[in-house]
Amino acid sequence: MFLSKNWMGIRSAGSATLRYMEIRSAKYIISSPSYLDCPKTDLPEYAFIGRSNVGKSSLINMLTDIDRLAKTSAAPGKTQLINHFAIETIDKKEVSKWWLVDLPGYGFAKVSISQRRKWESMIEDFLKKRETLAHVFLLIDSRHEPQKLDLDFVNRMGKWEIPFTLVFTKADKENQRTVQGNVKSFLQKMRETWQFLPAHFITSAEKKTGRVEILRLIGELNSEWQNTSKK
Ligand SMILES: Nc1nc2c(ncn2[C@@H]2O[C@H](COP(=O)(O)OP(=O)(O)OP(=O)(O)O)[C@@H](O)[C@H]2O)c(=O)[nH]1
Ligand SMILES: [Mg+2]
Repeated sequence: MFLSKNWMGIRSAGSATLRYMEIRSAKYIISSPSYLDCPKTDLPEYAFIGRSNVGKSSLINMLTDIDRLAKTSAAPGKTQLINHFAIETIDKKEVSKWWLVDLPGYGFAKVSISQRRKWESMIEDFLKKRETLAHVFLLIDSRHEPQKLDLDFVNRMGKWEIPFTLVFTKADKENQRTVQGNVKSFLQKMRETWQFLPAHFITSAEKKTGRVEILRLIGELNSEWQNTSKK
């Protein structure tokens, strides 16, 4: 039923083009209520989406190694706008500039239906219409068995043809067996409708698990972005 494109995947980590880049600077720039108000740019953007409280903002802090860059909270519904962070990385003396984008979560029950719809269309418009969106990281809480809300969102991403990587978060909070079991079940559920599965990472913002792997992927996607824009 769903896409079978190999751009959903990641190339082998052994590839020579994959290198690990260092963060040189990371700055909060602006919070926008609509994709139309976001910064004008031709640099690639990497957005983080997932249900409320899954750990999107924490992952941004973990990747940039700046504890309070994106605002986090133990209570769901903290991020309410589209937040842009300007990132500079350095890899073998070459500086790259790109964006991290922190989005509000979906599925937050404790707001009015109209507010929830507003957030949903803000997210959907951004994901579907933002021309500089290079890739999406779709976060899933690794402590839980597959949830309908997440599977529905994954399927919507397929329908919209938006490339993404799955990130199973909070891996430090459960034993590894449970985490592995939940990841496997989620991918198994996806197989019911997806011909090819997207790549996935398992992360912990606490322990910095998955940091190097995600930065490597972003580095590779940045190179692809540059090559495509030169054509
Ligand atoms: N132990 C642990 N806690 C985490 C991890 N990631 C996030 N948290 C905690 O989970 C809570 C929610 O994290 P946020 O990063 O604010 O989640 P969010 O997805 O941005 O949430 P909203 O903006 O409300 O949608 C916070 O209390 C974080 O400290 C993790 O990897 N391990
Ligand atoms: Mg947040």
